[in-house]
Amino acid sequence: MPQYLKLVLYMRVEAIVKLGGSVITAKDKPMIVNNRALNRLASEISASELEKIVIVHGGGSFGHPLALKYKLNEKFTGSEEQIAGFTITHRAMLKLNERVLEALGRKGLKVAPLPPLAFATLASGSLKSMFYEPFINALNMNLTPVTFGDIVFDSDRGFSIVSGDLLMSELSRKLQPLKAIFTIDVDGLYVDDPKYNPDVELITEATVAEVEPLLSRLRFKSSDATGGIRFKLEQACRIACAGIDVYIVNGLKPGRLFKALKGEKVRGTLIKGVR
Ligand code: ATP
Ligand code: IP8
Repeated sequence: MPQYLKLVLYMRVEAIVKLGGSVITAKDKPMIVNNRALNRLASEISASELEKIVIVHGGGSFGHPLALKYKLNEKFTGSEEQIAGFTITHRAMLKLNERVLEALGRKGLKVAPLPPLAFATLASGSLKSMFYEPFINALNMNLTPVTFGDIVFDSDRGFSIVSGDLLMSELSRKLQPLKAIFTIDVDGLYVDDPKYNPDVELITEATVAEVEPLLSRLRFKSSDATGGIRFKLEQACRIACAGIDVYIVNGLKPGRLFKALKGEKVRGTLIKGVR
């Protein structure tokens, strides 16, 4: 077997990054990409010159409104409408993915696009199986795997949505990157939603034990098909429990992702990996 196809990683993955749907799309305008933010994030990833990196992106206004419209996060009824919605939602995510791939490609990144529909299955919304080999092969060939929140088969429900946040935690636990970075449209994790409560305090650094009590108090929007900030924080805690530092930074603010990638001091939230 050629060296690069062996199922071990030759070099440590330096970072896994989620490009939040709240950053790369206009979340309140259906199927609109925030080109400015997306192109800048692509530049920041390229400028970081990290060689081994995995990119995950969210659904934003491409995935969530369709998943809700076609009730894809509810029980599979077998209706024509739900089946049509499955295809429509996946294709919308492929369209967003294409825009992400174009932006990364323009900045010189060599990418391997990996749609979850073809490598993951769920059971009652939880991960059942995931085929990691393409990620390892891509990384060993110096390609950047790019995956995304998607609609996938679920052995109990027919279909379920796999969130990019769940992929972040599953891939982190398997690939053991040095750090995991979530970009969102606010400065990090707050004790309450800063959009509703502008005086609220940013949590700059915390342990899993310190952020866990927050989970039940976090608000999330009904326009979100995958559990919003609460689910993200649960996945961030799972990653930190695997010993990996987790950063949550504002992807709409120039330079924040770059600094987090380079290990420079940055405004945001650090959840320290449990060692
Ligand atoms: P997507 O799921 O489309 O990829 P995303 O990963 O970019 O989206 P969201 O799931 O939309 O991010 O979560 C970010 C949002 O969570 C912010 O817009 C913010 O208003 C909201 N939010 C709610 N509570 C909090 C909190 N306590 N701290 C930070 N953000 C919060
Ligand atoms: O935005 C959701 O992924 P997320 C994907 O990462 C769909 O939660 C299809 C809604």
